[in-house]
Amino acid sequence: MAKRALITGITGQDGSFLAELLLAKDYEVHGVVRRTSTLERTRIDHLTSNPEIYNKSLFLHYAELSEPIALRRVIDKSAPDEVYHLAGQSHVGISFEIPETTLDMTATGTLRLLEMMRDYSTQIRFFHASSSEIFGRPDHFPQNETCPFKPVNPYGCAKAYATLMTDVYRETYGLFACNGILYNHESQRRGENFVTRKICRGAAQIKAGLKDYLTLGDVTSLRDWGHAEDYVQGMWLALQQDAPENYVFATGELHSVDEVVQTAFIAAGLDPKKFIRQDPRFMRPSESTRLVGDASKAKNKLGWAPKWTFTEMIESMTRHEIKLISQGK
Ligand code: G4F
Repeated sequence: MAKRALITGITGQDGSFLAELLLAKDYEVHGVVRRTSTLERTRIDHLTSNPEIYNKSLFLHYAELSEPIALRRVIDKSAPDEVYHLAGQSHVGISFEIPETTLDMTATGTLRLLEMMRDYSTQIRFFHASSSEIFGRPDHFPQNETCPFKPVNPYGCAKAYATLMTDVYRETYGLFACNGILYNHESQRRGENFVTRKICRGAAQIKAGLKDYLTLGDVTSLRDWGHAEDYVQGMWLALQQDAPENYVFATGELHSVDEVVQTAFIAAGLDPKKFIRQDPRFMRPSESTRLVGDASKAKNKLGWAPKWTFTEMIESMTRHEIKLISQGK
């Protein structure tokens, strides 16, 4: 019988790649979607518009992380073997503006799901998409699964809570619950307000004459950037093991925002020096530093390794934006 998976956040970048991966592995995939005023589900349109897939092996259910009754109903209906919990307020900068919503969705939302997992059978395997932001300003480089948590923003605090609760529920109630500690991961499906997509799109817009310059915050900021397709593979692998554990998923390489700019603008045939301006609106009140991951545990235990390089990813994202703009999108 086909395995069944339930994905919270299926309409996001990671959720859409994960849905594709699981469908290719013959899973029956159930996704939790939020009711919004727009039916903005472009990342899974190619799946929901396919009559061979939609309502045959892919099913969508309305629920909110803030609404346990509806969530329970979705779990009852979908009877999943595996739950991938990817939903939450995921923008670090915005978490300073809406800290309570961030905590409610990202921290308490995870706790609500864990409580449900506890009430259901311990056979349901649970993956929580944690974040490198739990390490904030670490003392150890690169960071692994044992590095102390030192979050420096509301988002990082919410993820730290959700990560610790996942550990507590695994250890206390014997749940098969894993944290994937995910470093930044990008793709052409990234939201436009994250820096890699913003830069690649900005370069394409300037090349097309739609924009004169691009405004950014701190371009000296460093991140460990991988490709989302590689990271969803890690999520799946984590749930296929004999025992539940936490894993860091990262490339182990640090690059600056400025390197993203250089790579994208050169790929677009532009001189970046002429087009970048700094705007304090995009500077954060507090910035995480030197978040670079050590994924040796995932490599040794799961056989996981990122396939995409930083340069390939940024160049491919830029080419994609140029193509989108040429199609008027
Ligand atoms: O692209 P970002 O907004 O990603 P950030 O804050 O690192 O968070 C992402 O990765 C985390 C780790 O996996 C996730 F947990 C989180 O959910 C999210 O996916 O910013 C990257 C860097 C930051 O240092 C930021 O200050 O880029 C800097 N930056 C400079 N100018 C900018 C901008 N970030 C944004 N979003 N917009 C700018 O104009």
